[in-house]
Amino acid sequence: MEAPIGVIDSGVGGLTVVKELLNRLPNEPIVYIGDDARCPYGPRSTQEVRKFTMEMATALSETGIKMLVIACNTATAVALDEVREHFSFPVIGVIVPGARGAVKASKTGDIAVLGTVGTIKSHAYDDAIHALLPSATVHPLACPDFVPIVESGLYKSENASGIVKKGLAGLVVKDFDVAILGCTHYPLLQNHIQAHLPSDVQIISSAVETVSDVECILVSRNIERDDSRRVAPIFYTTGQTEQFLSIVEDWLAIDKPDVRHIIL
Ligand code: I24
Ligand code: DGL
Repeated sequence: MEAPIGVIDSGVGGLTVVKELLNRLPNEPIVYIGDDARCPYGPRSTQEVRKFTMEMATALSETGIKMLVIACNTATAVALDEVREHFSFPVIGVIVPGARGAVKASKTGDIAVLGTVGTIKSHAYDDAIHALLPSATVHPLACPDFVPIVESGLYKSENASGIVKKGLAGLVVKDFDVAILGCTHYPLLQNHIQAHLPSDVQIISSAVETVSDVECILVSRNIERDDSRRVAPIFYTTGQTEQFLSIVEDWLAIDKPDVRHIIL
């Protein structure tokens, strides 16, 4: 099938999911919307995040997509059900895949979840984990300082290590063997996060797990693209195209990416 996979996010963070998609499903066309003008979603109300997410899904449905990935954890947590009800194409989020990856990896059933305030407040990860493993113990932790460390570019510096350590302090006495990176930006902090958790804790990235679910849907519905000539992804942003373009170039190593402005 020639129609693209739609991917939506509050900004550029969902590019962590796009990177995995391009690696694992290189023949698939992708159309992305990042709502940079209204990013971050993490501190926003449920109603606002639902409205913004529906606007992005509607815009992509009008361009014609074969399935939709809500790459943003905060948007998945509060808007997945509503988006699913409105559209006939398959819609997946990042939370159930992340929860499944964690449940598979955990030996003890004690699982830590790191995310934005919105994601943690929603209890969406707790619910998804308990649906798969009712005996699980979930240790949720909102890390409101982590997105700003990445977006300021500070994530590569030594300062980031101290902020991450402080952010994770709420978990020190907890016993868990798996930690979920329940936010698009946290894979960029993975080394810092690993360094401040006990060394036997396994880290699961929801972005990585989600691509397995995308593949399952494409195969089971027989809607894969069966042409090996690559098609360049299209990126829409509600914000400035220049900065978005340079992040796409840097993160995805795409030369002269197709980045366009969109008004929702
Ligand atoms: N990373 C993210 N968001 C940013 C950023 C960043 N600026 C530098 N880096 N800014 O998210 C958000 C503000 N908008 C304004 C309008 O244009 C787009 C950005 C994480 C992205 C994860 C893929 C650091 C940085 C970078 C390149 C690649 C990765 C990265 F400059 F984290
Ligand atoms: N994309 C968001 C998430 O995964 C992080 C950035 C934001 O708060 O909008 O939760």
